[in-house]
Amino acid sequence: MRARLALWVSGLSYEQREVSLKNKPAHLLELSPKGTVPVLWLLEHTVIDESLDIMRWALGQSDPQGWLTGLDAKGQARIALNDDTFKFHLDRYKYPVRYDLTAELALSVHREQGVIVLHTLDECLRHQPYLSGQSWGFTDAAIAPFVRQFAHVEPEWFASQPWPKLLAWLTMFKTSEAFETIMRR
Ligand SMILES: N[C@@H](CCC(=O)N[C@@H](CS)C(=O)NCC(=O)O)C(=O)O
Repeated sequence: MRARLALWVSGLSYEQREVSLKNKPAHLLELSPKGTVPVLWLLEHTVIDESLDIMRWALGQSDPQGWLTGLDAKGQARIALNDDTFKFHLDRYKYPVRYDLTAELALSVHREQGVIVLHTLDECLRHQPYLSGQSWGFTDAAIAPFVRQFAHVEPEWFASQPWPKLLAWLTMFKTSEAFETIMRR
């Protein structure tokens, strides 16, 4: 989702191919044997198979809203915390069975650890309108899809938590033109 957001905002022209992760196409595995998505295949036979690298590449080509130029060390640290810590707990909170966890552990450990990170985001949003600063940018786009996933595990519980800025920021993302466009199949 974040790769699509960056490709969308860059305005570059590209073809999007949906793949089934349960039945990965041979060509996908040929391009990127690790078998994860997204994979960006460039005409000159270059392959970029990490979403953040796709974002950086797309915005390096064209960055009309200054997403990449506005990415600072704080933003990079937030993204690292998201990718290293938050995603780990999100996966276990969302799919306890896949990780051989009881539902209780998923909540008491993994939801709780995710909550700690989410409060740091809410705190940031109390001081500035976006994680990237005064306008939506790279850090917001890199993190919002994961917060959305977390919110969808128990929507009522999520909406009742004391993180008003985070809730407003997430609603803004989900009602944005960018989100609406990239979700269209
Ligand atoms: N670090 C990678 C992670 C990508 C990733 O885990 N993608 C998931 C889908 S969102 C995937 O392809 N999983 C492979 C599978 O389920 O077999 C990135 O951000 O590009």
